[in-house]
Amino acid sequence: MSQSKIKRRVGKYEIGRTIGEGTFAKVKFARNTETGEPVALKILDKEKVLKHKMAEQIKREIATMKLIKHPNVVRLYEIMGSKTKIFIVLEYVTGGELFDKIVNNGRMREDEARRYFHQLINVVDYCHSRGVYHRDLKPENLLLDAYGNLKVSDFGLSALSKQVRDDGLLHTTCGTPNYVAPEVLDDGGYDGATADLWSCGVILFVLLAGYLPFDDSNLMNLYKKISAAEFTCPPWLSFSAMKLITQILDPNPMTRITIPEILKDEWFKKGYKPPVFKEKDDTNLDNVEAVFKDYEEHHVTEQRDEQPTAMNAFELISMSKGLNLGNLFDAEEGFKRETRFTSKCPANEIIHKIEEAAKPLGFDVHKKNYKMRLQNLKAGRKGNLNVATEIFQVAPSLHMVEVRKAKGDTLEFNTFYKSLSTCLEDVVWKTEEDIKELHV
Ligand code: ISQ
Repeated sequence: MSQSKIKRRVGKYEIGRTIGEGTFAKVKFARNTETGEPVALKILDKEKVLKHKMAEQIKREIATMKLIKHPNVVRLYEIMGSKTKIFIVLEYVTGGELFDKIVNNGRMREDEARRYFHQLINVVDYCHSRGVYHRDLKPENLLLDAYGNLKVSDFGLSALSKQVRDDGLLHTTCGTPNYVAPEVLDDGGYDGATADLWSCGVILFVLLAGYLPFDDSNLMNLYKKISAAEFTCPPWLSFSAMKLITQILDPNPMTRITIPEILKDEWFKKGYKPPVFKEKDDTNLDNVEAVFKDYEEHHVTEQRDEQPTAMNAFELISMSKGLNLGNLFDAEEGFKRETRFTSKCPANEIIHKIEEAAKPLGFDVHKKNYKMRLQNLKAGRKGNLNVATEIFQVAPSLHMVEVRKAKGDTLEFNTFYKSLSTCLEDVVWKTEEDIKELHV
């Protein structure tokens, strides 16, 4: 529980809750204790990185990131190393994921989608002009800042999107490759620039249609659909939007539309203003090489202060849109990777109830303090579904429970938390308004 949790520090950063998880990295909220500035801290396990012979690639990619200073890219501020870990300090953005807008409100109007697409193409153009390719543009990497502007994360850090499969081998794509270009699936070598553009085309389609252009529960069929660029535009798309999407989703990378051609496209040009910005130089990336080495003099100190931390009002509000229980109970809810609810029950009772609900659903339950890890024993569409839960104390008799997908398929996570929410009905605290809403 956050109230009694031991505070962890790395160098000048005070570490908070987990905000993301991947094969090689965990992302934590952190705060610079000198400036008070919030950051996102990507934590890599050195042993894992070395075991998969990725140190060189990650070093190269971090060095490339030095070149990227664009208002629509999540900034990389600093990199630090301890004996066992590598810490990548990133800009923290507060607006959530772009695709949560689709999940919550459905497809976008063309003007709104175009504004995001302008920003996406600006970023991709800027990075490509510096020889940096994303290679894994997908919804999870499209974040929004407090002003609703796009922030692309992991540009240049494609090594981190690699996956270790059950065979212990490293693979570039894993699970459903809905955003991946056909030539990347072919595995015969490809050009990073045209492959990134394909992903931008899939993203634009999802913004305008509200669903994926290529989807199939059978992976082989999905590959076939992508390779043949077999998709149908919804009837509400304007002719000019359809024309642009078709030119981007060209299965032949040699004839696929290029960025200079997109900049001249009729649909794209509407309201487009070429970007103007100054490249700020506030990164400290001189020691990329040193953090990987085992020289103690370069290591940052990892420290656990035995002082309790309470969740303050700011943290609470930033985590939760008004503590809205709708998160968990909305029948229309789409593809959330994370949700929260509040409860007036004691923490131990909440943990017991979650355990009781998860076990019959085929989950192995691991508990540590007030955190839980639920591991589905059966493999799903994207490997075994792993769910992390954490209980925070808001007030002596009020807890907030975070339920987050740590691994696996988002749709399977949604199905799971709907079952969980049914079992937890008498644990979740409902306001009078919630009760009224439930009965409408
Ligand atoms: C920055 N801000 C919020 C969340 C993030 C997740 C991953 C990488 C960077 C992030």
